[in-house]
Amino acid sequence: MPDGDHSGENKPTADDDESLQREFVQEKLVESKTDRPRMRIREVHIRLGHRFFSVWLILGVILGLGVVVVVAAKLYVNSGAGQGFLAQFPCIPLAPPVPAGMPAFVRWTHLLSFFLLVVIVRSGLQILADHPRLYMKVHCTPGTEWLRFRGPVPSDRIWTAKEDAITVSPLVGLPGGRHTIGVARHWHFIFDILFVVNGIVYAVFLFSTPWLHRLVPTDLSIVPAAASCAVTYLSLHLPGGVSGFFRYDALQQLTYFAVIFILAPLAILTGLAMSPALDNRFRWFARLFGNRQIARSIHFLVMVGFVLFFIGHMALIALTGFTANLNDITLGNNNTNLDGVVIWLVVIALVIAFNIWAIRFSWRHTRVLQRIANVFVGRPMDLVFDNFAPRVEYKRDDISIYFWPNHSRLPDSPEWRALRDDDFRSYRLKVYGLVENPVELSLAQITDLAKKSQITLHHCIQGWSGIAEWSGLPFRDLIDLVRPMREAEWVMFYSFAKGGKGGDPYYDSHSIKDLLHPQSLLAYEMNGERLPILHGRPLRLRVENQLGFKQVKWISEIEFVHHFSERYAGQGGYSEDHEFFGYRDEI
Ligand SMILES: Nc1nc2c(c(=O)[nH]1)N[C@H]1C(S)=C(S)[C@@H](COP(=O)(O)O)O[C@H]1N2
Ligand SMILES: [Mo]
Repeated sequence: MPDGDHSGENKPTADDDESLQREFVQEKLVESKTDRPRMRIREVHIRLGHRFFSVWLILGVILGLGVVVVVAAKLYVNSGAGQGFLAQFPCIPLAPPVPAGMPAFVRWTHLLSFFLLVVIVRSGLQILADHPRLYMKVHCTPGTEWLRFRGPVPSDRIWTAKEDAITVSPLVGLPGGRHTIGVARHWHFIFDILFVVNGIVYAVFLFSTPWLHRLVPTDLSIVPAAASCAVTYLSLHLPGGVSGFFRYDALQQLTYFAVIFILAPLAILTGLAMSPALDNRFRWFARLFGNRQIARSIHFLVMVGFVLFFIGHMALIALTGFTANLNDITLGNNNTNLDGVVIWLVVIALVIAFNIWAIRFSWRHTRVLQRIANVFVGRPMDLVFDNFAPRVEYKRDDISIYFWPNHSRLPDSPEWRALRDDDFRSYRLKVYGLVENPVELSLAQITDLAKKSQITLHHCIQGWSGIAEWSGLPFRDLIDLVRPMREAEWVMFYSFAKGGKGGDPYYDSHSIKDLLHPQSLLAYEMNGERLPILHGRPLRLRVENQLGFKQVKWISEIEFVHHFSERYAGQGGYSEDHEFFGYRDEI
């Protein structure tokens, strides 16, 4: 461990956790709520061609078009052609009869998915705020984003992705307040898993009951029938002769079907497509949606789809018999008493109470939340890590012209400055710990060992990505040189740079298994040139199944240990200890 560190000597135990937690939460509070701009609708801009337009303008145009469509629909339904069409194709689907009323499995999974989606959407918005730009190209060059939630990237100074993060109000984001992607991801992933389980339970019931026929279209005639419903709704009328208690109308059926069987699976798949463990391992997965940024954009649009569906759904429920509809979805009957309304209000109150509790829990018991996520999300991730699995490589033409820099601190110690001024001639990489042959290597000695180059995709936890060529020493050659002892299973990487406002250096850990992969490099070149200072000179890591925060820059020392929990607060790295990032951060 580097000199000057004291937290490692008093290695915390589980008992100290309470005090540690308080200490770290306090440290996080140092980044005050005023440090960063907040996500505001008036800052949202959409790019069309070379220009960015305010989202208010775009919404105004959409509203104008909406009025035109309604007028057109009204003219059409009053015309002879329109009357004929509506008579020929009633808004009712041709479907075998199914029992009336909502069965219990629909009522329960429906309410649960509402609860789960509220948490997923809120934590998702908090994650989005950490890189508030959406792109179509994998390179994320500033100015090429199609949607942004804050102004342009400043071009007169170095602007890191960390500086670009904004905050969201606790009314919108979970936990809200400050930028805290680690905490938001824990909520997001734990609830994603619950959402998937809920979806599987629902699907199993659906496919084993006649309810299937009420939802899954089996006859193409549903298309003109749904068009007939659409024209009716757009002319601001309700189609007659249908009641959701007995059967859905054709448009309703198609919409529910699309939300459940298109929107929800798309949300899951586009979420997975942002993971380096998956899309640097399987080339086909990386290409499923084109690239990571398209997947991220679709993931966002799916969220917008869910929110718009929710608004339309609630509006139609209110318009087509509020009390009967709510009795149907909560109790399975179509009485018009207030029982359903009361249950519905109680559910909403519980969801709000849960979210208030979750915000408090996030700040008071962050370590506990991190532990829960590690057990339910991080540990299963070990199963997807295969150290000898291929990692996708790209072509020279794919290299990004812009690569976001990311860190909160550049190295600025006198030691570092002396090395830089002497062009790293006196730099010695110290490799020690549980090894039979500890070494101190100069840069010349390192470059004299084996050298490997690779063109790979970098995945930052905040959302951006970039492709670069990295050249350096394959880590397994260093492993051969230092000969780890049998107990050694993890390797700590310490940086010359501090991690944040506190005194600790930036550090992170990797398993020897991951480091044995031929693409795990100690890189000293980027895109064929000497590694720029901004990107980690003299040495930085590349471990291609992992997120960006694991790629320590400005490496000063490397220590072989039995387990990462023996160092600092024991979570594996600076971001894990201080920002509560998860084990294998759920990638
Ligand atoms: N020493 C140090 N290394 C670091 C960081 C840091 O803050 N300090 N940030 C990490 C993060 S979050 C990312 S995404 C990558 C970014 O690498 P780049 O600046 O070369 O793009 O560096 C990683 N390595
Ligand atoms: Mo990152």
